[in-house]
Amino acid sequence: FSLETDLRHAIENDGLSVAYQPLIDLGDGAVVGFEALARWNHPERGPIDPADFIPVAEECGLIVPLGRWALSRAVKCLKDWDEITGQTLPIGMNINLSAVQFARDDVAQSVREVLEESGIAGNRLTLELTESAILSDPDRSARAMHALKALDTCLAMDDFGTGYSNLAFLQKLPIDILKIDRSFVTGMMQDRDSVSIVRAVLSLANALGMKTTAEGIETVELANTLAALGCSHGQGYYYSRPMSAADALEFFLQRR
Ligand code: G
Ligand code: G
Ligand code: MN
Ligand code: NA
Repeated sequence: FSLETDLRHAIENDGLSVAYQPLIDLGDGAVVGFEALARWNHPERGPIDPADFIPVAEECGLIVPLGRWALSRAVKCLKDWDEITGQTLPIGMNINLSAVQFARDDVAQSVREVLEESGIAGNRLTLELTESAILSDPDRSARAMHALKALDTCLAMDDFGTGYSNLAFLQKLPIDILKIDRSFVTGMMQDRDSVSIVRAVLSLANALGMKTTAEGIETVELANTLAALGCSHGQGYYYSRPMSAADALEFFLQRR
């Protein structure tokens, strides 16, 4: 058994799927979009955790075809939903771009191709980048981010607060959204330090004109507290776990 061999086979033979977790406007509770998350149900071993197969995919380069597959799948899903409902739905899709994908010279070109194939507008797509992906080569990252913004996509910084953010640099980059890492959100229930950190991040984002998404909201109390603190968006098991495309569309239609 080799995870790498099996993963390669899965990517080439439609063995992966995508799950969708809703993103909520904390002001009015509306569903504004979904984060697309890769899933792998191994034929013999059952479901494999992304925390196990994504790092393997990054190490052996399979993250490039995997990421491209997930991106086209997620964008195709939006297109399917528009067709099913007969309208251009007011929702977007978030997709994770790994550091390996982001470091490639053709990153903007490949996003452009997927958008063109589907006819989905760039502003319905949010690309989630990590601090480490951006900071490993700041100047190159800035160019890549501007090329992605030229496609009208939104850019989010994922897991914010867990890396080494260079605040001076943050200000210069075309980042639209800071996603506050789940560890701080979960921590708000137990310690004051986490509350202070979340307040500080919200204030920083506000000063820089960025929106904020709190990850890992598991209770109504957290949702209310974050809304009161001025966090614009939220995501977490309190709203829903990641789900199938059909369930995700149903979730959106029932809540609007
Ligand atoms: O989906 P959770 O369900 O367990 O995801 C775990 C981790 O895997 C998260 O950090 C998430 O960003 C990452 N991940 C999930 N799907 C993808 C994907 O399609 N591409 C990349 N690069 N990371 C993903
Ligand atoms: O790193 P990234 O933000 O892309 O990771 C998304 C991961 O967070 C996915 O694994 C998703 O399943 C997980 N997740 C989303 N909401 C919650 C939550 O409320 N609680 C916990 N424990 N995990 C969550
Ligand atoms: Mn993410
Ligand atoms: Na995260």
